[in-house]
Amino acid sequence: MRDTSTTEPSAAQSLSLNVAKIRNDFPIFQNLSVDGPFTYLDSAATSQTPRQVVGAVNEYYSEYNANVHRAIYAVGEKATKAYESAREKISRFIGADETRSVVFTRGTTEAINLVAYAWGRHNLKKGDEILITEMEHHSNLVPWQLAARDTGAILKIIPFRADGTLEDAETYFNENTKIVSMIHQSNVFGTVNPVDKIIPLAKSVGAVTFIDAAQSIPHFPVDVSLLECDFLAFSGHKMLGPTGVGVLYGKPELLEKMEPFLAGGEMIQTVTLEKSTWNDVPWKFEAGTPNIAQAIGLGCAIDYLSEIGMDTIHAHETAVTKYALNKLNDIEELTIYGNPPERGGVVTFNVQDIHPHDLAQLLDRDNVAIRAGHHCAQPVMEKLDVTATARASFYLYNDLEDVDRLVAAVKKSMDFLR
Ligand code: C6P
Repeated sequence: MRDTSTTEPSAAQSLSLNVAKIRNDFPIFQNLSVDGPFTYLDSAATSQTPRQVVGAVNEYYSEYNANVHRAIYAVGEKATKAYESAREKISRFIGADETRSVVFTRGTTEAINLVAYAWGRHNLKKGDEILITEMEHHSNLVPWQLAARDTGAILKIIPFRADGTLEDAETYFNENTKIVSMIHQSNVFGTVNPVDKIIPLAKSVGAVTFIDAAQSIPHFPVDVSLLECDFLAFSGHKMLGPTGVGVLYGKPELLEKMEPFLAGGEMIQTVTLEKSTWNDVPWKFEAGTPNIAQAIGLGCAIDYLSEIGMDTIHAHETAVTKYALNKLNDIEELTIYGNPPERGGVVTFNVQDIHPHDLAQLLDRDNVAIRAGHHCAQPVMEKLDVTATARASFYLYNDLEDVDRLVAAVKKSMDFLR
């Protein structure tokens, strides 16, 4: 599975972003360490946070901290306005036709569970088929395993090939397929899956479509109106926003028909001791006090990303990733997993005879942060016949020097352990 197809970009000038300027916006990169610059290569797990987002969260807590949709006083109204304005920004960012399509959740995981319960438990029955892929994150596998167990539906899997691309999806659809829920960009291989081809296949058999966009929305333009997906989910903390906030996009007509997921304050219209009626969407799915500061912070992160431009960010990451693949491929004892033609800034690898956890710990001594483990994708590890891998992932604040530091630290670790 060694990748040999990449070509080396000429040099740093091939990068479309001014990384030094961008890094100035990130307080974490200003904390100078005796071990040299902080080489953060784990943005697929969680991205770093620019001071603008920290400032927006801080401003909410310092200047207008109040609950939303309840208060009849100035700061409460300001909080409600800021929270709902974040929803509007998100709606525009993903190309949604209507703002009410945007439901705030705690993250991608909660968004998928919401649909697996509120749609899945009421629409699936024995013999129906739920279609996912073999490269799903556990968040888009386990909720559907539970939905299948509870309803008698069958979980069907589109396998992936050795290069990290999906096998031809066409043969997996039939009249029993009721939902296809799939990862847009793999958090292991970086593969960008052809959701634009798969969604029409699903529609041709009347199946509902769900896109796990946790690894795609932060890195390139995604437009739900062009894709015509029914549901889509992503997390704020992977796109420069705070932790604890994410989004479920849903077509309003589907959200309206769905039963609530969590029940309590704000998601109701009327309540008697005997029964209740529900609020309009999206609030029907936002029970209790929401993650107000986090939602406002996510709105600010979207402003930041939009100002730079998602196409520019994507071009930058593509150049950094090509450079990284080239450099890592030069190391004889290193295996890169997958070689998808359409990919994002995620490179997964192992070094012969070195456990990825040991490698990650040694890299940390050189201030290089990568992820090591199963990446919440144990079935992927099983198919690759490994228990764990190392993974480097890139974002707008990474440059070619980060890659050079990664490669130098890997080589140093190899020397140290041999
Ligand atoms: N992947 C990674 O290091 P949450 O935790 O809900 O914000 O996101 C879950 C999730 C869902 N789908 C995909 C494709 C993901 O990559 C993730 C999170 C992180 O790969 C943490 S395990």
